Amino acid sequence: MVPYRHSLIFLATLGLLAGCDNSATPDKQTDAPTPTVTESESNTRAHDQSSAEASSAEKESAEQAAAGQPTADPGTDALPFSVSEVTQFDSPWAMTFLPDGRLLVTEMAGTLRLHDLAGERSGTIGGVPEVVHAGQGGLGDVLLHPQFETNQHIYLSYAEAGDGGAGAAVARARLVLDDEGSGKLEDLDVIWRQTPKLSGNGHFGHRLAFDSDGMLWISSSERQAFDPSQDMNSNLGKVVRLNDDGSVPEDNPFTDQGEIAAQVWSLGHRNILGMAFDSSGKLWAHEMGPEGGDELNLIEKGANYGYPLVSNGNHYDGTSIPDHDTRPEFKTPAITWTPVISPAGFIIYDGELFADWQGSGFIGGMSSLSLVRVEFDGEKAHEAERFDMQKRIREVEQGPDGAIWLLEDGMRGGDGQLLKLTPSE
Ligand SMILES: [Ca+2]
Ligand SMILES: [Ca+2]
Repeated sequence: MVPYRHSLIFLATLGLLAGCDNSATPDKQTDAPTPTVTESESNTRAHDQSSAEASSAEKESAEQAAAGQPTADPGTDALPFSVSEVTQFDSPWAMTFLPDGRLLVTEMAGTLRLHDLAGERSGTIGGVPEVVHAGQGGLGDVLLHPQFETNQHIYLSYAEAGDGGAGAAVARARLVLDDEGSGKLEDLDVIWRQTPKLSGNGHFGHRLAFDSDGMLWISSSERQAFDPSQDMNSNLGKVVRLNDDGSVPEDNPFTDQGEIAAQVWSLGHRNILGMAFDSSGKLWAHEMGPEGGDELNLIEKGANYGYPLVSNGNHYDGTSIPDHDTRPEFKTPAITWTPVISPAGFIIYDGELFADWQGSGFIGGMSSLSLVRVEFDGEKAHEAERFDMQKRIREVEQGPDGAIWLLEDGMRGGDGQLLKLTPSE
């Protein structure tokens, strides 16, 4: 394994690419009243500010990277795995493998692609709901039902328009494939919605996961509105747990507090773009902090993770948020990152190909242009290694043969590449 690649030079240079998420246009939903970004602080400052707010230095740096200019610490020759650039998508957001080895990939503008890795060709899946493609919004996650081979059910998350603005929605549909490498969605039902819908186009979250009991988990981020994370009349800023048809399980922790609260498993979250279960069934979720304070959390029933009352980061306008250790009643993160990594995508690896990494978490880093390996020890976790990928990593997936697959975020000068990681010879 390579040493921890996290030099100051690397951060100072590549951090300027910054911006973990191409956030909403500046309005009351954004995190800050349009801060003045200086070069020295821009690596964290632009964590999830809009590209319109990015400094000219950032844009220049991003353009240079996009043009293949050399950077201060290329690093890729020291990676302990081979990286194949397989193909490219248009602003891809998520992927999942079908049992036949083909890959479903969401593109933010609203296209669901079916990619045949063997035949090196992509088809499309028709019948995807209309999405709001703006800021961080668009077509989001894609996930198979645990019994997909018998019921062909797939789940999609996306931003939709409605009264009050936009909000995430989750739909279940039957995937019907044809013989030409394409297909369509049938019997589509919208089984869950964020409430309320709000203006702006940031912090939808809408990552999806199934657990081994067949429960559907949804990360519902706080739409850059802060307070909903603590409001049990809203499902924003929460981790949501549902039956596979969208109904509420009777053993959720807040079923006595009304219809919306009944969906909630945990609260006090900010922007969760990755959730994964470990081999013992524990749910881990990372979330983007504000300026500083990205987190990895062990998600527990009924727990409050404290946002926006506590965070190891602070607001973008410079307003301090008390750190976690000031309010022990809120659940403490297992890991916090300052400077931020801008986490997106998350697997806990259980394959054979990288046998030494069984049980490790792999988290994509957007502003950090990295893949972060995390080791767990019961309820604790720590960053074990950081791989310099030179790309904003949006999504991580484990392939059927144990290879690790990454999607490059297509925004801010990224090319939207699909990368396959296999052990070095
Ligand atoms: Ca995935
Ligand atoms: Ca703080």
